[in-house]
Amino acid sequence: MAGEWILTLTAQTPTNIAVIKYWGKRDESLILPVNDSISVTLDPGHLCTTTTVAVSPAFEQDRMWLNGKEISLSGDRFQSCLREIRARATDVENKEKGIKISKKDWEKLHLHISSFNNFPTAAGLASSAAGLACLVFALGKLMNVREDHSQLSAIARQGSGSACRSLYGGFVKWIMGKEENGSDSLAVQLADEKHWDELVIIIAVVSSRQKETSSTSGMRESVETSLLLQHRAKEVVPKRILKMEEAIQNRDFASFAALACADSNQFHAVCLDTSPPIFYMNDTSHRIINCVEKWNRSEEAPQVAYTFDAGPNAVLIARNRKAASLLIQRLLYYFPPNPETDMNSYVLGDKS
Ligand code: 2P0
Repeated sequence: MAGEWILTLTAQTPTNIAVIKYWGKRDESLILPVNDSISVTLDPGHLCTTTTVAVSPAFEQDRMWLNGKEISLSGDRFQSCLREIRARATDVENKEKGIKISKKDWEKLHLHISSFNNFPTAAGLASSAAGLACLVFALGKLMNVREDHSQLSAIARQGSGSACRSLYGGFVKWIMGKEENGSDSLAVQLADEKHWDELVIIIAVVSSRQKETSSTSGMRESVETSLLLQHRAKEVVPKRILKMEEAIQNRDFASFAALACADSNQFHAVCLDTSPPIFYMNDTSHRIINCVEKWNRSEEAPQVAYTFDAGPNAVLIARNRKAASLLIQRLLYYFPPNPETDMNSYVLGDKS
């Protein structure tokens, strides 16, 4: 590995949207959840993180830039991911550049990491999910880590819980696991991206401002104070997970929509049941729910499912392209863009 050289690798990972939500940890440092969750991973290119990892003997320390700004890598979560990946590094040879890195060399070599999100960071659009999944995947490739995606997901989980689900496309389940060391808390793919490709996902950006309560501290407060969270984790989610898996396998949109909407609403009810209460949705979010509920009830079968994460933005899942185009018409009718203030017409009317 002598001489001046640099080896780089770039990866891109989309974010994922939970349709059965993760909210609450039973172990904060290992990031072990209180319930299973199910998500859908967006198509590559949409709401994604692109990460370039570089290694060179010229680098004096590990460094990272997010959207062009240097950020600290000293946090426990980054350190856990780096440590776990380094421990699994194997020999790498790049004949073109004449580079040979042995398993032992990786302990001494430093990394530079540059990551870009093509969507607002920390605005409740699961930026940490795409970011940490991409980081772990890119480092795994660079260091020739031989673990499969599920094993990598257990490493990404230690960076951010929801990140473990972005290691796969399609529909993904994060199994909460039983082991104290978290070895069985990992993601598995329920169905690949082609399984239900009529679905169209539309994200209505109500506000791109950073949220006031981070998911990490919000869920900690919910675990400490919400009785509804305990009931949800033990009694409600296990049954919903089974029903959601069945709905996905059968491409049963009516059941899928009913479960996804109910689970989003219960997650936000848990936030309200937290002391002090956490408000992630705003009036515009509530108006979107109303609009979808009324439309679904006026049709023979539901056309659109909605789900909201830790922010006011709506994730709308239309049953097919026709429903998606009608949805956009409705959104533009009820939330006309204001040309004076909305540079992007997809920002729905919230000026707070
Ligand atoms: C989810 N969310 O299942 C839920 C629904 C937000 C609402 O996972 O502390 O950023 O890093 O594990 O993964 C957001 O939580 O939190 C999240 P940490 P994370 O997608």
